[in-house]
Order: sequence, then structure tokens, then C-alpha cells
Amino acid sequence: MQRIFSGIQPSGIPTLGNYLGAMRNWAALQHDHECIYCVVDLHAITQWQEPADLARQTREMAASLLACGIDPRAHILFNQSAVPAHARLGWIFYCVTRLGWLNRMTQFKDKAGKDRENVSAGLYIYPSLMAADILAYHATRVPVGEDQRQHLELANDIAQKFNHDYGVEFFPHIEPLIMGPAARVMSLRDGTRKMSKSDASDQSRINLNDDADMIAAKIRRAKTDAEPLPGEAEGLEGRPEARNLVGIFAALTDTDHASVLREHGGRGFGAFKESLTALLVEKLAPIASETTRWLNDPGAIEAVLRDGAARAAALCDPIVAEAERLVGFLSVQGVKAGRA
Ligand code: AQP
Repeated sequence: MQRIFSGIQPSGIPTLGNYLGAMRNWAALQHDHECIYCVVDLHAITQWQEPADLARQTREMAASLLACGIDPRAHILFNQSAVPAHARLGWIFYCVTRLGWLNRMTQFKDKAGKDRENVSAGLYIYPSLMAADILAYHATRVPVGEDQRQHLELANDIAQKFNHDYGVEFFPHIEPLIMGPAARVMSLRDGTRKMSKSDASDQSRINLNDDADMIAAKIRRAKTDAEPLPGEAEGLEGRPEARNLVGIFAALTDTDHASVLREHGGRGFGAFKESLTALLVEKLAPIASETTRWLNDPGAIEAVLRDGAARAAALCDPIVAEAERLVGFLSVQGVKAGRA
């Protein structure tokens, strides 16, 4: 069975983008893969997180994942900071990664914007930690949204350079799993920008805990153009907002752009948006209520994460210890805090 690893930042309420690009696929892949899913709190602090909020957001993200169908008994769900091997391998990978590679990362350019000198070093280097997250488990399949493709190419460059520099075939090749017609869900306010949980405008996204009225209002206000929907997928060319809404509809009905347009082509956006709202409410309401059920029992969420972290550490500790041995670190057994 192929081993899967993927992570999500507890940097806010997950969006429809996170759900269609990642979370939903994570749940589906559990049937025929060994899955390790991680709430990546180390990544979250690459951008400012209120300390008073981060622990709660971590619990909330875990609750959302459980509500989306992640099975923590058959698979593993944990938070990244609970397994120190990620940071240990991360450091080795920071030293393998070349600055030129990081300079090409488009997500850094998008997130840093014009304020490049003022963002954290963590934001710049985080793709190397992401490589460590995956390769610490020798995972070979990584289900992500389209925005992460470049980071996975970088992870393969890092693995290859490590293997080359140390003369080994230790880290495997990683395959991205980028699935479905909504692998890149765009902002509801601007069809050229990714929908993001940390976007300043709440109107730009559907949050997984939005109620029916909020979903209806956001979809009603979603930016569109003046033309009716085309009859064929080619007609979406140059119409990013229309493409986005059709892609969301297709993903939620497990179809594709062409079949949505066969049914809805020629309609105006008013009618289409009403159908889309009904579909979103039908699909998201059960997730919101299941999330609330988990959040009413924070102890149960923490028990899941504790158990997941212990099982994750059992898998990755020997792999990371071997990487450290290959690098040449002296391993002094049996160290305890305090004077020996
Ligand atoms: N708009 C999106 N469409 C499809 N997939 C998406 N993902 C994120 N946004 C979209 C996928 O969700 C997974 C978890 O992402 P993340 O939270 O770790 O980081 P991110 O990609 O930076 O997501 P956000 O929502 O934009 O977070 P913030 O605002 O905190 O930076 C990944 O698989 C990602 O591809």
C-alpha cells in the first residue's frame, strides 16, 4: 500500500478551497492508502498567529478534518509540533536547499508581496520543512491543491540532492496527487486570486462553518461577468470567475466543467448561483454540524492528536535517525535532561 502524507495549516477556518483541493480527497484516499495527515502548526507561525488563538485553531482544524471523514483509528492524524523529528529533518533540508531554488517559489512572492524585507525567514524556507514533513515518513504520494505543485517539485529536488550528496538512495521520489475540477478554487471577489483562509476579505471565501444564509449571501455577491454561461468548456476561456463557479459546481457533483455546462449552459448567473448555493448548503451543512459535535468535546480531539503523534513518531523517528547518521551526526544514546 502506498504511504500518503499531507498537511494543513491551522491558520484560520478551512475554506471551500481547502476542502475541494485537499480535505475531501484526503478522506477518499483512505480506502486504498496508508494515510498520515498533519495539522501543520509549525508552518502556521511563518505568518503571525495570536498565541491565544493558535491552540484553539489547531483543535478546530483537527475537528474539521474529523468531520470531513478522516478516520484517526485506521490512519494517523496529529499536530506537527508534537513530533520533533519534523524540525530535526527540516534543519538538515535547510542546509541541502539552495537559495536559488527558494527564490523561484511563486507562493512566497504572492504571500510576501511588496513587503519582502519584512516577512519571516520561516515563510521563505517553509517549503524545505514541507519536504521534511513528507520525506520523514518516506511517503510517496501527496494529495494537495494545485498551488502546492511547485513545492513538491522542490521537495523532489531536495531528496535528490540529499541522495546525491551523501551517496545513497535513501529518500524516495514523491508524486503529487492533484485531483478534480477544483484543484485551485479562486477567490469569490477576484477570479485570478486563490481562495485563501487568511484573505483579509471574508467575502472572498466560503468557510466550512458558514451557515446557509452566509453561503447564499457570499455566492449572490460573488463576482461574475455579464454574459450567460457558455454551452461548452471552451467558452470559459478568459472568464476566470465563471470558470471558478462552474468548477466548484463540478467538484461538488463529482462531474466536470463540460457536463455542468451541458445542463446549465445558456442560463444567467442569477439562476446558476441559486443552484450552486443549494448544492453548497447540502454538502457543507453536515460537515459544519459534525465539526461542532467534535468541538463540544475538546478532550476527545486532543486524545486523537496525542495518539496520532505517538504513532507518527514511531514511523518517522527511525527514518530521521538514519538521515542524521548519514549526515554524520554523533548519536549519544540515553541522554536525559540535567547532568549525566
Ligand atoms: N484555493 C484553493 N484551492 C484548492 N486547494 C487549496 N488549498 C489551499 N487553498 C486552496 C490546499 O489546501 C491544503 C492546505 O493548505 P494550507 O492551509 O496548508 O496552506 P495554503 O495553501 O496557504 O492555504 P490557504 O487557505 O491559502 O492558507 P493561508 O491563507 O493560511 O496561507 C493544501 O493542499 C493546499 O494546496
